[in-house]
Amino acid sequence: MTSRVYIGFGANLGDRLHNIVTALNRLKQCAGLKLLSISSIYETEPVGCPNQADYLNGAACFKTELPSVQILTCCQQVEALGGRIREGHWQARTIDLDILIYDQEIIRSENLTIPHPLLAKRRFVLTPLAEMAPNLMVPGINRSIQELLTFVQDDSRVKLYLTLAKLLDKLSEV
Ligand code: A4P
Ligand code: MG
Repeated sequence: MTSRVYIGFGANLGDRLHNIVTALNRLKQCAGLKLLSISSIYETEPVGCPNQADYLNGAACFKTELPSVQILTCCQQVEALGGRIREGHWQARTIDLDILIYDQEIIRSENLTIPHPLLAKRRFVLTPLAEMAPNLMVPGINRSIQELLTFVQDDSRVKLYLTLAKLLDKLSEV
């Protein structure tokens, strides 16, 4: 069965844009993941970790036949190749890849929670998702991405950093 998975990405260490472009190119090369769409890149204020540098955030949608655990493995391999060091929860990072939504599935296992548990509370996640799929319903919450963004209480700064057209140019450069 073919599924659609939305993966959120973030970086706030090193050359943030380079880290993201490299990670997206690596995800594109993962067997079983086909890139369908992508958001612009946003510069965002750190949420929950005030003394860190600003993040770059965005999201991408892939067509896949892989189960969610295998997608998590792909994401973790790409994070490791991108120099991600796990020093602790919510530490600054070269690249973070989170599975946001996988079809209309609700998964709660030890290693995986889908939809991502904080998705509905984070402007830096909802903004790029709304650019790609405003009408997508979030399973378990039964609200669309656009509705969640309209009513989200998080008022942290989220500012366009790189347009989709410029990001696509950078992706095809490699
Ligand atoms: N895990 C469970 N569910 C998932 C999922 N849906 N996708 C598990 C990916 N991983 C999932 O993740 C810890 C464990 O979560 C993994 O081993 C996996 O089995 P991690 O990436 O090592 O740790 P983390 O990223 O520090 O924790 P977490 O909970 O993913 O934090 P978040 O949600 O990534 O938040 N502010 C701004 N502006 N932008 C940001 O990107 N990010 C964070 C970190 C805080 N503030 C931010 C941002
Ligand atoms: Mg993470």
